[in-house]
Amino acid sequence: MAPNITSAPTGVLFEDDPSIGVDGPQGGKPRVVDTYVPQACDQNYKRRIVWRNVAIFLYLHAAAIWGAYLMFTSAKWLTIVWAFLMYQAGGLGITAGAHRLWAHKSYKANVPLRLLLTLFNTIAFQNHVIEWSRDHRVHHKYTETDADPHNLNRGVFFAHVGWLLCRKHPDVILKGKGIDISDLEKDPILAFQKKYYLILMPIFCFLLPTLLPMYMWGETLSNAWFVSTMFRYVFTLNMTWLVNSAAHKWGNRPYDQSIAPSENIGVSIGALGEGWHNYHHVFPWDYKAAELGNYRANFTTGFIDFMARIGWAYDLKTVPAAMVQTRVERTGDGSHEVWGWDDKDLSKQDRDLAQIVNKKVM
Ligand code: ST9
Ligand code: ZN
Ligand code: ZN
Repeated sequence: MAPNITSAPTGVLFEDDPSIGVDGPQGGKPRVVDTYVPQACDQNYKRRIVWRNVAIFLYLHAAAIWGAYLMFTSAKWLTIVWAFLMYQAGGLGITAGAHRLWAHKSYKANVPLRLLLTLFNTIAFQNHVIEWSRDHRVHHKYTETDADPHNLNRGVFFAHVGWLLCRKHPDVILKGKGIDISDLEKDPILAFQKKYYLILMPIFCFLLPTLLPMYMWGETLSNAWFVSTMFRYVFTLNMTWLVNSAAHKWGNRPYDQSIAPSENIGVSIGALGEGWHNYHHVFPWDYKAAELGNYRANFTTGFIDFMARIGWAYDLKTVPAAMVQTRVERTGDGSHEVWGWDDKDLSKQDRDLAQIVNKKVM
């Protein structure tokens, strides 16, 4: 017999099935089902600021600005190179790891690559992969609604960093519970990272990046801390957050003009290839997270391609050109890049309307 289901105002449904518990109003256990549609932005929702986070992020940013000053005035050049390498490594742990591998499953990786990406990811300290990927799946499924952790409708500042300074909207948690993350929880490497995160993260994000320049090339504690740790960490954070703010606000929308995510080359360069965000939201399973462009504007794709060449990455998913073209013509804003007459993306309409003068007489 079908279970007796009643709706609660929150959108949680209670299933009247004794086998699954006795917590709900009719003896059923609350079970989240996908009938509740979150609003774009409930103006009456009162945000609850987490002052501890405000204080921490204020310190981090002040320390990073001081680090930028020291970078130009007293740090050794090896320390600057080291900070850059840590930015690239941590960045790849987010882009190639948490984002393209784990949140979107756009390719598969063998154990050595998963271990390397977990290490890189821990350097970046953006929460453990399971939490990051869960929030990111919610972001894609409920983009620009109250269930989106960094809902752009609450403003660019909220989408950038404000969402980390206050309690989550209840819809984020409600809808998040309906997202399947069992694949991530089953991964023993990710389970290990989650279990020991509060030990691993301070070591790889803060301790080693500071101690190594001091012991390897005699850098001062102050330069090591403020340049290679504070500046590098905050810079990587902001490059990541720009994808949620700038690349959801400014840029072209050649693949779907009805959504906010946009193509932003500036963000792409800083975020290792993650600013082609209109494409990415339309085809989130593409391991390139972009259609066009080269490795300079998509370092992460270069990294994954290299890993595929040595056999560490495999089953790379991408989107056939014809499928992209159909989508461009159906929902794009007309800004899709065309290199010239025979470009596959030149629409039939433009081709038919184009004027051809001085035609060769047969
Ligand atoms: C950081 C993350 O910076 C950045 C992510 C950016 C994403 C970008 C994506 C763009 C695409 C990729 C581009 C990459 C480019 C990279 C370029 C690199 C160069 N579903 O969280 P709590 C549950 S982190 C289901 O405390 P509050 C949760 O399990 C920076 N459930 O919520 C828990 O339940 P239980 C460092 C959910 O209290 C309960 O709810 N980290 C979900 O509202 C409470 O969870 C920080 O600064 C969900 N989605 O607090 C930490 N969410 O108790 C900042 C939650 O049963 N975070 N739940 O376990 C915090 O302090 C808090 O999370 C808070 C919210 C204050 C923000
Ligand atoms: Zn997005
Ligand atoms: Zn994504």
